[in-house]
Amino acid sequence: MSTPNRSPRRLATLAITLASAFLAATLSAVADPSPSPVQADNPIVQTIYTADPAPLVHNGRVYLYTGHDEDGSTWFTMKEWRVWSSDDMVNWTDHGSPLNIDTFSWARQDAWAGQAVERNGKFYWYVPVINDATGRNAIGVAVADSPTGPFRDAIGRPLIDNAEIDPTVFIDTDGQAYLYWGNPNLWYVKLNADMTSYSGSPAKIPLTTQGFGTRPGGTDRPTLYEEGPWVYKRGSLYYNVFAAQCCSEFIAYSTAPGPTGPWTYRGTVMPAQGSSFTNHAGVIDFKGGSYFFYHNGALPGGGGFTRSVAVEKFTYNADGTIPTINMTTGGAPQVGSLNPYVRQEAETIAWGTGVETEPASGGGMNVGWIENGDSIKVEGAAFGTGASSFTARVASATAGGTIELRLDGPNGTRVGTCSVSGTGGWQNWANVTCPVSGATGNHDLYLKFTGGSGYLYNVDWWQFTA
Ligand code: FUB
Repeated sequence: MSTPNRSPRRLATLAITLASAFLAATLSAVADPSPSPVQADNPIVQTIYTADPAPLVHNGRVYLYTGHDEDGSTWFTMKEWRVWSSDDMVNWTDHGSPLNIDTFSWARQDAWAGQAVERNGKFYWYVPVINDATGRNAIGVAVADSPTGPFRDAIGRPLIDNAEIDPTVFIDTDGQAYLYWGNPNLWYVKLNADMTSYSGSPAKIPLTTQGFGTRPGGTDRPTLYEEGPWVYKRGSLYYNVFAAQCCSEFIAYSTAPGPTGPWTYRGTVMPAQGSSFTNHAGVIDFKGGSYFFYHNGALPGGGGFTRSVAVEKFTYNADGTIPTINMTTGGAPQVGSLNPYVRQEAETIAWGTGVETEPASGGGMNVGWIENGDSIKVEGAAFGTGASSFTARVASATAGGTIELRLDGPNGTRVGTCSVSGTGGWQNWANVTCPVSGATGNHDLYLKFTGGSGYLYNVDWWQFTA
């Protein structure tokens, strides 16, 4: 989100301020008609550009693994992967970057599309990178004890080294794990139970037009299959949702009676939309709903190399086919509500305006680069019979400012005002508490940040008292 001669921090403020108008303009043709721009929850992340979503459901939360398109990119310039999580599909917590190119000593560049999976309490993240020794695409596997990392290189070398990209991992109901990947081919291999080695040799899934559709004018590539497979099973049916045709890509899918086929082409999931010539799918079920993750170029400055991850809720047709899903600004509805009476990380955000995040000295992340007029929307806070006070963990190397607590909009009813003083450093943390009145029932909560000029303060977490 930066351009020459402007501070990225300041430009982020401008960019996000423009987001609502931009989103409304670019996606109006396909947008859910109900949400006003200020209610927009897509794209999921407003603080950086994100791409190549890979959602994972674990212990009642969705963990969302993404790539990170660098500001101002003119190529797939990607150095790290990022993790986000949510238990309600609208308020997303930023877990920073627990995996980057340097995690793999043998890798050079291109932190592209991967996927993480859990097995026996460990989390395995399969990612494509350039092998420094060969200059070719390879696939590495990282492992962690937690879905948010930190991740380490599991084997110290490429797991797969055949110049192709975009791994997806799937563990069948019989316990057999499969790794699929490829562009221009579609490969698979059976992973061993350790998830870091495999049996047999990688095999090609035949790319037939019966299995993967017919590419108009396709000569080198007769089928629609391009890249980005996402393989999963629903009931007894296996699905492969993939990026089709190039370019622009759309999302298509095939089904099969078994994990390796034979595949039958089933048609379009998401048409080519949204200002990015690539798209990349991730599909999950969560708390009784089905969700489709994808990316587009919907943030200001967004495009084919500055993408953003978004999500839509959908319902399978009775015969198991997937309906056509369009990009919206509204995103998925909230599942449940947010409890404002437990500690909430400041980087748990439904929609942020002007702010960014960074690693906090005490662990986790904090919100920073806060300037006068910036705000954070936290959706669907359940205040119940009423809040009496608000506490926030703050730090400021300047004179601080004010946190205004507002309901249902950045200029909505003010239910509290907290003063923040200088603490002597951006990571010198202190608590501030202020009285709250009039916060009852369910509301979108806006933390509106006001004060003088320049950066005001950082926020690590906040919590209301009932
Ligand atoms: O993000 C880099 C590449 O773009 C991914 O590996 C592909 O799936 C496409 O989204």
